[in-house]
Amino acid sequence: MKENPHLIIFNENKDTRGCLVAIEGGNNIPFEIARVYYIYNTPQNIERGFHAHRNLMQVLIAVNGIIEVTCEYHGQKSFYLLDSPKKGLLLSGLVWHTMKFVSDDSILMVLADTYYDESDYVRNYNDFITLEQNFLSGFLHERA
Ligand code: T46
Repeated sequence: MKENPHLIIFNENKDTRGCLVAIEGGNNIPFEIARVYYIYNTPQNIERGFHAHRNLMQVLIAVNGIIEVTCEYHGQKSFYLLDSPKKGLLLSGLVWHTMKFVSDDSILMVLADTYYDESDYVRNYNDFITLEQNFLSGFLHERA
């Protein structure tokens, strides 16, 4: 299942002791979770990513700090501000993405639907553009 990138807002259980967010695979995110990884100690304003995935589905959550994510797909760019642990960004399909760690205490937690597989990465931008063009011309061909 491919969906365009979009934010998911999680329910927050808030009381005088603080806040609790629960994430359930297949319930408030659209896949079963096979892998969790997190990125921390990234210096302020450093950008990571600069790749796309062929098939992976992921939800990105800034569990601390602020992270800006830029996505490029279908010839357009979109921009998401992850500034709350209540927000998740769903990425699926061929989306070139970069993550900028706005504060150096930012922690990015990522939930993914498969184990790590380097062959799923498209790390060369020109390869990404070629794959996108192939996808779009196949799509237009099917509709003709
Ligand atoms: C993504 C964005 C949001 C592993 O060994 N196992 C893993 O599960 C992952 C995710 C990475 N690695 C290794 C591969 C590299 O040698 O960790 C090293 C750093 O990975 P990378 O340079 O791809 O990190 P980012 O921050 O550019 O990208 C990461 C994820 O790799 C990627 O899937 O979508 O976060």
